Amino acid sequence: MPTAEQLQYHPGLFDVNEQFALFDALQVEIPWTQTHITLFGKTHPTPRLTAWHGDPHCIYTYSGVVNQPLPWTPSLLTIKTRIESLTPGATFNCVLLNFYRDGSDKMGWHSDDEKELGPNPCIASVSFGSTRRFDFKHKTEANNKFSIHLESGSLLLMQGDMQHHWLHQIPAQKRISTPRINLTFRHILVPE
Ligand SMILES: O=C(O)CCC(=O)C(=O)O
Ligand SMILES: [Mn+2]
Repeated sequence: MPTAEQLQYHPGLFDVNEQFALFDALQVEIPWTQTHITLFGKTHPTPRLTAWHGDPHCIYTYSGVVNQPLPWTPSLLTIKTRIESLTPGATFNCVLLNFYRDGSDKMGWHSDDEKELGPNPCIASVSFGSTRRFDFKHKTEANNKFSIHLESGSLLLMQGDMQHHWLHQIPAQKRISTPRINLTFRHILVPE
């Protein structure tokens, strides 16, 4: 299991009224986009909607695509300010947003280890809407795996060397019919 240095789950960071207000605001404020991924020469729609917001210099290259961030919105700044008050020493200059329309939307196994994030990034993940299962598996220790249920209004912090040793995913949960919004706040290092 990861240490508290690597992984912390804080349920109820946003109360129920805030959860509903922020879910609704984000649903309309954010220009949710269907992107595509190419695997083995075949193009597929990404199984969720996404958006990328942050400071103008936060260029993010993902699957060979150079992404320019959209500006901060009032709701995004509200959420960012709240989580920065809980993460002394960590500030965030961009956020990747995912909209899971229902339990068929998902995200496959990966680590948040893009080189722009530096070697030991602090990733602050905030969730609103449906509770979804978040799975972890160790990269080299077979059978070292566990899951956390990410509830609406929660914050999950992944930091230290977490991304070196663990993969994570949001699996499909076909019986879920209601949507979920997840925001992962990140700090992209600016080249000198
Ligand atoms: O939706 C989630 O909780 C996870 C999102 C995630 O892993 C990512 O954006 O890198
Ligand atoms: Mn991730």
